[in-house]
Amino acid sequence: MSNKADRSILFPKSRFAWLWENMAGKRGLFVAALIGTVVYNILQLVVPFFSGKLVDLFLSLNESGETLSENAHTFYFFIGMMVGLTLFRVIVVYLTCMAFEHVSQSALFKIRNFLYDKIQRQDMKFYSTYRTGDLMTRVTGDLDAVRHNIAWVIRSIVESFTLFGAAAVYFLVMDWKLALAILVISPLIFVIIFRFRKTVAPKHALLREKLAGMNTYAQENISGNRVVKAFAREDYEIAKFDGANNDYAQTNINTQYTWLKFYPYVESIANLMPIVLLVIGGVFIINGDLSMGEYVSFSGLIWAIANPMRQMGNIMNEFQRFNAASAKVMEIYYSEPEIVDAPDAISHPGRFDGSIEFDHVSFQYEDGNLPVLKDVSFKARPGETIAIIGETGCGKTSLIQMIPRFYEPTSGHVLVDGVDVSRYKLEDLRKNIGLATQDVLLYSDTIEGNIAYGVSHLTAQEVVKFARYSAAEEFILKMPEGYDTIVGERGVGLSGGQKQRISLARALAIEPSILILDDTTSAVDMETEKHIQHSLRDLDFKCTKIIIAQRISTTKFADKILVLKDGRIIEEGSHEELVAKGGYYRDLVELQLGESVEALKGSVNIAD
Ligand code: DGT
Ligand code: MG
Repeated sequence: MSNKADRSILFPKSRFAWLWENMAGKRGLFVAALIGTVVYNILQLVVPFFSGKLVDLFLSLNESGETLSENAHTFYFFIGMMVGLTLFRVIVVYLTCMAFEHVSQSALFKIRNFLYDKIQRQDMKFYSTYRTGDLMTRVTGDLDAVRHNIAWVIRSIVESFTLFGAAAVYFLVMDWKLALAILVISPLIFVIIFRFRKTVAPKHALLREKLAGMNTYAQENISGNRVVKAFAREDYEIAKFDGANNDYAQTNINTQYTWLKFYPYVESIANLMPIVLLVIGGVFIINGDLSMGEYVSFSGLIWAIANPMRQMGNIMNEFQRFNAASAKVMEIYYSEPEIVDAPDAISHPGRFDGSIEFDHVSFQYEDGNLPVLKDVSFKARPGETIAIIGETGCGKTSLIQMIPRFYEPTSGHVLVDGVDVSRYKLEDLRKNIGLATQDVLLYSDTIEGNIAYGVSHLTAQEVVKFARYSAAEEFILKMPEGYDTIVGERGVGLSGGQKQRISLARALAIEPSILILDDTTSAVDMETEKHIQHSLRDLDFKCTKIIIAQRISTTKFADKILVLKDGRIIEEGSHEELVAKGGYYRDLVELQLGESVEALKGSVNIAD
């Protein structure tokens, strides 16, 4: 996949084609709304048109000596047309506004659902690339700018052009010389607007980044507030947020002020028009080239030329906001995870036997500069327990992430049941793997709901069974509402060890063929851990276990222990073999148990 910077320019569709695609089902309504906009703007010219006619009527009466009552029918006709068409126009305006709102909300709904789906299905790399606050900005603020574009910007563009165009045509038909004298000024506005666009576009892009930055900042601080409190850094964080907020506000003001720099020119040109009309129109009337009624019509309609020009700045401003925001939304919309089912992926709906093989696996994170795993090879037979031990940062978590194919080896192969994991359908593979991750995340749900997360049809008895396996039952029953206790975001209200046990129960509940525990018992006491070790040995389903641990008490019962150092397996064998061998593992045993190897041999036997 291309990197993040490339992605934004590789959209397969233009912005408007993309919007059109997402208006599916509402396109007819959208087109009707556009036509409605054209219609009601042309109708705006009706009142001035009939006022002009009325003035001409009065003046002609004066000259001919007729009375108004003799021409009552013409008078009532004009008035009737003015009132009737105005009412009609109001109805059309109302309906088009409703239609634009409806279409824009429907597109918003559609895109938001699509984005959420996209985000859910992304791979690990995506999540390490994008920050949560930034993603949140995309599905909220940015998406609203997209909606606003449909509901307001596009409508305003059509409105301005229709009004301007209709008035221009009307003027030209009435008196082309006077019309040209007025219209000749208008191209100047476009020059100004074009220059404005160039100045303001990068400002909107910057503004959008600042907003995302501020949101990320707020999100990280709110979810990480425990750390803030622990270090009594509230004032510091508040000041920092104030800084970000202030920076955003300043950028916002600066962006909005940009228009103010151009505004005087646009306004002067717009205001020049009535003056031109007054001067040239006056001369025309004096010379008898223009009727008073025509002058009234011109003067009553001059706003229809000037206002669209004034509006251009606003429209361009909002359009640039849409440009910046839509680029962000489309980046996610069109992003594809790299790790997907192969076109000819093998379907394996049932259980796996659970054999695992790493065949000369090397791995490096794309954004990292050093290999994390180097030529790792080992095998686990179905039902075996493999323990992985090694100092922090040596690559344990990276290694196990290759099994559910969260990441793919840079070279070498990971095989499950003798087949490269990349050949399986992802869903089939992952459904067979129970994973308790290193940092536990529980959902805002009941404890029961959290345990049953992977299997929606789990019965209450089964939930209890898995809670017992993971030594969680005792503390769960002590909670105010037992299994129905709601645990908050990130398992607030539970201790680290309690969370780990629920996460273990959750991984066991899917009765996986492969169970991966990443430091899952690091926060539980020795006694509880022993209980867990026992239950793991006596599970009522067959399952291969990969257990990452720091404690010898966890590793010593494994069929095989892998000692990892700097991404390489440096020792491999059973507890006894490795102790006998004398090396890193034995040093670790002595360090942890604080005993000589001789005494230790005894303790192993006792423990067994
Ligand atoms: P632990 O959990 O502290 O005992 O450490 P391990 O053994 O689980 O280490 P691991 O696999 O998380 O990290 C191995 C190395 O890879 C370490 O230098 C940090 C680096 N690393 C981990 N995750 C990422 C990642 O998402 N991107 C990059 N670029 N590097 C990562
Ligand atoms: Mg780790």
